[in-house]
Amino acid sequence: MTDLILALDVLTREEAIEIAEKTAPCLDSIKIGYPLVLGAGLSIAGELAEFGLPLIADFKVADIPNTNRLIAEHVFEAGFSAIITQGFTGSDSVTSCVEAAHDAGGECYVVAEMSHPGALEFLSGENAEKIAGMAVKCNADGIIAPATRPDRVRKLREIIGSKKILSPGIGAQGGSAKDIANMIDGMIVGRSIYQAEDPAKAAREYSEFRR
Ligand code: 3DU
Repeated sequence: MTDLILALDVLTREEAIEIAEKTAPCLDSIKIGYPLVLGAGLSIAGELAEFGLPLIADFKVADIPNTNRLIAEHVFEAGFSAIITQGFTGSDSVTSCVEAAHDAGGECYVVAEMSHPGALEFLSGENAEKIAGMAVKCNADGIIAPATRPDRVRKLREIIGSKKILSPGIGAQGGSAKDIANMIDGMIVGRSIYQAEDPAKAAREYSEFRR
């Protein structure tokens, strides 16, 4: 299964609800992070949860184990179903996030390699592969890997086996849904849907790549 995940990085509650209303029928889940939560408050999670879709908290948590756990507990209390954590902090920090997620009945995804060009400066190649391996050992539910680099997704898939891959970078960042959909478990699409003239139509078009 390849899900369609909307990255809802709009800045106000009103925009978020409007886009969610238009696109929800074509989505499998909604991912929100700092742009919307800092603009609309954490309570936006509860409001979006009413659309009946799983909500992913993209805070790319990157702290010591205790702080990671405290952040994760807030996230799941707010109504999220999954949390995204950075992996470069190491296995103790990642385990803390994974355990907090699982204690709450949720999921935890670990950023292995990011999709933007600057990601290649520090955290790609061998380091990304090490993070992916560590995510498996820490019992994470999956990793985040770049739709902008299908060859890297293929490599990271070899490492993580049947764990899930959620993949940002489709559309606005240049990645192609067609090229990547059959390698991953979730296509993360933001601007190409919420900035489209007709977000419902854009979501419908991306949803055709679900399988
Ligand atoms: O480029 P888009 O507008 O489709 O948004 C992509 C989303 O995925 C956005 O929320 C961004 O913060 C997130 N993301 C990446 O783009 C790349 C990563 O490696 C991890 C998360």
